[in-house]
Amino acid sequence: SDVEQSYIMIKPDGVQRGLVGEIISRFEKKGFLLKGLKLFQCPKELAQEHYKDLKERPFFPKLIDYITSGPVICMAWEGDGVVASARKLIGATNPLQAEPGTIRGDLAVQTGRNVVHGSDSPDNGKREIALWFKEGELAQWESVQTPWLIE
Ligand code: YYY
Ligand code: MG
Repeated sequence: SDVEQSYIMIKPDGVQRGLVGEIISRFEKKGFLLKGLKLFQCPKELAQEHYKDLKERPFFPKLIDYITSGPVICMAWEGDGVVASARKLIGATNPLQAEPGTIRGDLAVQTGRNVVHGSDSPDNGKREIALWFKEGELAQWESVQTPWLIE
């Protein structure tokens, strides 16, 4: 589709810590449209492909171990401006630098356990959603709230 989409993922620490409802709730309340959602145990190869731009970084092996250490929640969220807005809702990569009110600012303390992922550009949003979801896993629907959110 032509509408902007972001791939948002609750990482294994967020699932283990019981933060799934809290984190989904923030995107729901903001007013973006949920197009895809699943609990998923991700294979190493997929995690490596997702984070391929970080392949040469020293923390890469630990990052892959972390992301594959338990189930994640995969989400596709849609709406104009969703990519940049979701990054703001998520907060800075290092949770100690993330503003209060953001997910990482409120719910995490370490970069290596920062509970959530969000795409960094609309192109990466499309790339990541194609990577994590099969075609039939995304819903085509309209929310009854849309006319009350978008004039
Ligand atoms: O997009 P974002 O998740 O905020 O940060 P990235 O720079 O894309 O890094 C992806 C991921 O890698 C980050 O969420 C945690 C981990 N990481 C790390 O463990 N140590 C770093 N110095 C930088 C990133
Ligand atoms: Mg990133």
